[in-house]
Amino acid sequence: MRRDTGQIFRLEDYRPTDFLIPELKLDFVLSPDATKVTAELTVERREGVAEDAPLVLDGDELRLTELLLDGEALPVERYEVSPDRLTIGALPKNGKFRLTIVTELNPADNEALMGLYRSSDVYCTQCEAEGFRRITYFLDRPDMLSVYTVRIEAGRGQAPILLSNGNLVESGELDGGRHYAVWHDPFPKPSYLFALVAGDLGSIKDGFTTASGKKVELGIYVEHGKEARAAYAMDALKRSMKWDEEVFGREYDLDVFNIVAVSDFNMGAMENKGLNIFNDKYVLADEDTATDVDFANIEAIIAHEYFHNWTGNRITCRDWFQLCLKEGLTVYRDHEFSADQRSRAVKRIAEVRTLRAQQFPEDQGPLAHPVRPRRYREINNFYTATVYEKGSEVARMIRTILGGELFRQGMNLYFERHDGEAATIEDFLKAFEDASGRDLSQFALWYHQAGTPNLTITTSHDKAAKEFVMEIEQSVPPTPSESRKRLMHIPLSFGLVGKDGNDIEVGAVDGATVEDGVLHVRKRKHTVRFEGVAERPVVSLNRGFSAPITLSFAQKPQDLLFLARHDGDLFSRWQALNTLFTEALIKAFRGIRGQKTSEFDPALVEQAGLTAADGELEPAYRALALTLPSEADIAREIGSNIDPDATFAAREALSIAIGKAHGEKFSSLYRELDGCASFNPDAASAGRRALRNVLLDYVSVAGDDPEPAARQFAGATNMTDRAAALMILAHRFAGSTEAKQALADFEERYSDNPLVLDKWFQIQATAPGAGTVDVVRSLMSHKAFSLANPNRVRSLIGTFATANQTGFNRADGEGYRFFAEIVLAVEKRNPQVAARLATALRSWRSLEPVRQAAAREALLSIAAQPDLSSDLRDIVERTLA
Ligand code: B3K
Ligand code: ZN
Repeated sequence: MRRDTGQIFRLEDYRPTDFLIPELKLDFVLSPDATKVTAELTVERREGVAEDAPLVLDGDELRLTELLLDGEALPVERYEVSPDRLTIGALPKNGKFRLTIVTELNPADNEALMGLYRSSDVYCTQCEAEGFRRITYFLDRPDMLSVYTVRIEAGRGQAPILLSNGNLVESGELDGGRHYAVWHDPFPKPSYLFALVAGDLGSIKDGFTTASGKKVELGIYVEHGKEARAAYAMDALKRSMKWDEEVFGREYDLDVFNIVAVSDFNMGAMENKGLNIFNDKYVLADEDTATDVDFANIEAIIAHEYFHNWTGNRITCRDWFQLCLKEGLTVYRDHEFSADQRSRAVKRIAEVRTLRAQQFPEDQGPLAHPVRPRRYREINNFYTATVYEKGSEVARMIRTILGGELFRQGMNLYFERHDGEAATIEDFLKAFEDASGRDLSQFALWYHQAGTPNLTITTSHDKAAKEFVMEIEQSVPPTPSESRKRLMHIPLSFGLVGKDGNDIEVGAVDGATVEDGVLHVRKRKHTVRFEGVAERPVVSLNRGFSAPITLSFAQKPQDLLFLARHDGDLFSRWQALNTLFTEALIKAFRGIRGQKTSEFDPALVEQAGLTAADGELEPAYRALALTLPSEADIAREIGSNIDPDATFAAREALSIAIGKAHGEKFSSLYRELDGCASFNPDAASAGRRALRNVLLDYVSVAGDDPEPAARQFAGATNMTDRAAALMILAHRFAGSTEAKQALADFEERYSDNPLVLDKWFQIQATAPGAGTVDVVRSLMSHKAFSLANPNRVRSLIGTFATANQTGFNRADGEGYRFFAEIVLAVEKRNPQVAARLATALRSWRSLEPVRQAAAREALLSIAAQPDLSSDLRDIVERTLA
């Protein structure tokens, strides 16, 4: 475990290395507990660097067994070595030499899952961000680009499959049942993109011919017996390859593209050049074991990792501060891909919900940081919603500001200029400035400044003068270590909707630049006058969520209702109804805290019924519209002094009101949507299932009857319907015979499939109420559970802490105490997973005082431990600061 040293890394300290390593040859002789790694580095001193400059290589828990310079063993007085550093002085005068480094690794013992490790008897690697230094001593930083040749040797019986980056150039048999393979990757790459996989795996193979006629062999490797479940991932891969050619003009460049699914993985997947390694959760799917959400995630993540081949691999990051250069941009690309493959409006709503649920609390809490941070203590803690999701929104805003044509030209220029380089955000923005002739200097603040900007809006209409006036005021809230903020350039898409529901053509506009329906807010205050507006329009703001901001706009409920029915922008139509729900829930929350019963505006309840039955809208869209804001959404809008029992009660009350008002209508709609004989994972079929399952929830709550869900559970022919019914039974009818029966059936049916049992853990961990902490504790002794497997930990412990507001935030603090104990137990094996878990406590200051004190105690109990990892100490100390 890498212990915390307190060292802080700063963007302004960046300087290029003294040495280059243009070539690297790696030789692995694999064995579970004693793998020998021979690294041969071709080193060149950079021009202008002093002759006596030493070469300082990074390591992490390494054991050096041999060191040679130009083939000669180096005497011990010529170098200094420790597990985390190798320093060599007195180097050849001409500055060119060959260094041979031999290290010995114990992959079977590596539970941090960084570097070379074993997952179900398969050797695999994870090197991003700093895992390569756990394999050999190296200049382990993203601006160090080398051409890799990798030889892998292993027993054929244990590891018939030997894979690395690039193209296979040689393979053969050796004595004693051993064999080897040599892989060569002609594209210079940073060490974080190195990968190796060796083991006994099954596979499916396919092919793709690129636009310029290059034939690429595609392979997906999975555990034996699971091959059929990789078919959807393969289909998604081929669609991604085609889409990137069509939309971004990007072709694949090697002869092979391989994907390997492993069951122990710290995150979703990894874009290693030509050899993507995936968490098996994001590869394996069929109708019996995966939900529609799983299918959509697989499609998106396969695409994301594939798209990294250009945005991340061909053009990589100069340093880790530039992480959003590859991640934000690649998320934007995968969002666009999914929007094109599925429904754009539905996709956009889902993206915004994720952004608000994950990035807004980060931006508004103690862990806030800019999309491009300026300092870090542990880089693994910066793979955040801000870098990824807000980073994607920033790329999207560039497109909104420039328009599709200039955006594409800017991207092309970026690819042309920086192919083969390690680039920066400045390089990226410059490509768009040069392609468009626009000045993006104010816009660049989106990368540099943390915090969610807010726009306060007031409007007035002067009938006689036919003038509509919008007053806009921007503010950016202070965030940790950034109290003063500069004014941002916010592209605000809008429409003025007339009585007939159509947008009004506006005449002259004064007070801000308006282009193609986008108002450019750049100053603190704008008074925007629209001329020629005869009737008072209803204004629809931030259409399509053109900017990741909050709005303070006291829009009349009847105007919101009007937009919920008529807004031509489907995102904003959803938003209007969602805003009405949120406002109603906040009112109910305050009522509950004041001991009042909740009453809801009948017009709002009626609108829920109208939306449900609106045949003009896709089922998937209706499902999203009918999904009430989550308890966390309500809490975020309220902001402080949160009592999670009251947010839960408010949401329940509105659910019951809507369910009871539309019981029969929803039941018959539910029945009408039934009847898809054969399973199809496509967006339209998934949408029907989504709507059906939202309706089933309303029907169940309204009738206070487990029977409809129990019937669906028993008759389900796919995982989406089965899991949805199980969730209703376990959450709404906990302890009932039906719920117990369904949980037992599910457990038995999937007893040999840990990935599916994750859903079973998750459903139980999210059951509302004070008793769940005990259930979670006892599920930790289930035979399928393991603290060593990140998927298990995230399903049971992670979802309990992030998605169970009442259970986790139990008033007596037991949820937090239990959680702190488990975080520390996980940390012993896997600091990265523990640190990620611990972020669940980031919003502790918004709780009511009693819970706040209990959450703080739990955080302090973690911070009090001696010898914490840098990962966990960084998160806990920033959260408490
Ligand atoms: N680049 C990886 C994430 C690596 C995380 C390291 N802590 C997957 C991705 O974003 O595509
Ligand atoms: Zn990525």
